Amino acid sequence: MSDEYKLWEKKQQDKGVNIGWVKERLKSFKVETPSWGYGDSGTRFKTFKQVGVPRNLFEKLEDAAQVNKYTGMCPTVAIHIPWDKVDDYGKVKEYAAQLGLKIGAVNPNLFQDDDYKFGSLTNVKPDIRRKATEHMLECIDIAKEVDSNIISLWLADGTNYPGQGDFRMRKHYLEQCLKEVYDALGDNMRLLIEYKCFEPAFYHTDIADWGMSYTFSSKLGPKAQVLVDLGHHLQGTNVEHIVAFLLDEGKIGGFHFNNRKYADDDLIVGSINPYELFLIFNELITASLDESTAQTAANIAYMIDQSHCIEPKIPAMIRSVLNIQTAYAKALLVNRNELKQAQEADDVMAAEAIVREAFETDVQPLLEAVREEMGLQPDPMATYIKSGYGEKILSRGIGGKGWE
Ligand code: LRH
Ligand code: MN
Ligand code: MN
Repeated sequence: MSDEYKLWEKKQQDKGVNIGWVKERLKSFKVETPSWGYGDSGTRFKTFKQVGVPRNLFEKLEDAAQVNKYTGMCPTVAIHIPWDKVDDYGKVKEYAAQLGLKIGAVNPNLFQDDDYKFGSLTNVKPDIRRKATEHMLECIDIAKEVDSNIISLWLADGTNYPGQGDFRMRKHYLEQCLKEVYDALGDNMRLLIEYKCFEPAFYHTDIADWGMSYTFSSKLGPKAQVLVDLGHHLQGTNVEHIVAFLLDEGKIGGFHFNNRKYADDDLIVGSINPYELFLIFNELITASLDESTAQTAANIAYMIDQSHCIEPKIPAMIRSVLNIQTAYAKALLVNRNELKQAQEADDVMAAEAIVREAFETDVQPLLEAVREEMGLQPDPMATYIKSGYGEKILSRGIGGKGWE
């Protein structure tokens, strides 16, 4: 134990922080990385190809294993179908296990087929809705094969012009398709429904906000929940409030972490607005300590949804994971008893200070100590860079698998 850490721990204990509890929470915290974050992706203007990008799902898993190896907190990988389509999912499961990984959420893709130009599950044509529903059912089968229990649905459907579509009819189509999908879920499977205010459609999106995701998932039943992607809100939206609200309703099932400045920028988590991330964790931790919300909080799937256009993929992923861990650690330090007292006394200044001071605390000594106790190196990024893996994969060449 370093002297720096001993000093840090003493200071926190004097403030009433239960260090043993904080460390336990940090050790058990896991976040899923997305297979597509290891591949090439771009903007609608250009995809810059990188040398060394995985050529198939197996190589994506190898890269994801590196992130898990150095951070110790990413044992599952989300897949996207058909980007990650293979003939034999048994082999995928087996290879993942060899790498110390499991397959996490299965993401259907209802946005890259010409048939979906005017919508998929909301398309006015029954045969196209059928095709889209079949794809969802195929993803459920894949999930069962790889022992995953999460289907996360992002629906790109929407319209570009007033009058283009009948809002209510599209809603009805969607409800019908989702009902069929929901009924095909296995016993312990969940359908997480993402929302997004705009893009790729610019006039209306069929699942535009959390209220719509909530409504669809409530009608479906307990196996359907809302997925909050941090990049999918209008400017200024109070995401932590949405999170608290959905926690209280038992209807939040997962996150797609990323960061943005303007729209769905898919930037490194915590690179633009780390305070927001911290405040979200503050709500999650508070809810985990409250009997009425503890179960919902315990079942949340923490996932990263990021695409790296100009960044080297693996270091960018490690940075995101570390930023998430940092925000989480800081949120664990909030003195909830004092905060409650300040709230009950309407002491605005004290309440704001309690929350902010936790955010301003340097948690690096704590994270280093936790990593050492987990048998990890204290600096995951530097250890990865030194490992030479980044150079080794250059032999894969250029033109690896990306968003297609
Ligand atoms: C849509 C989205 C959704 C997709 C992923 C690639 O913007 O967030 O989750 O599946 O990006
Ligand atoms: Mn997403
Ligand atoms: Mn997105």
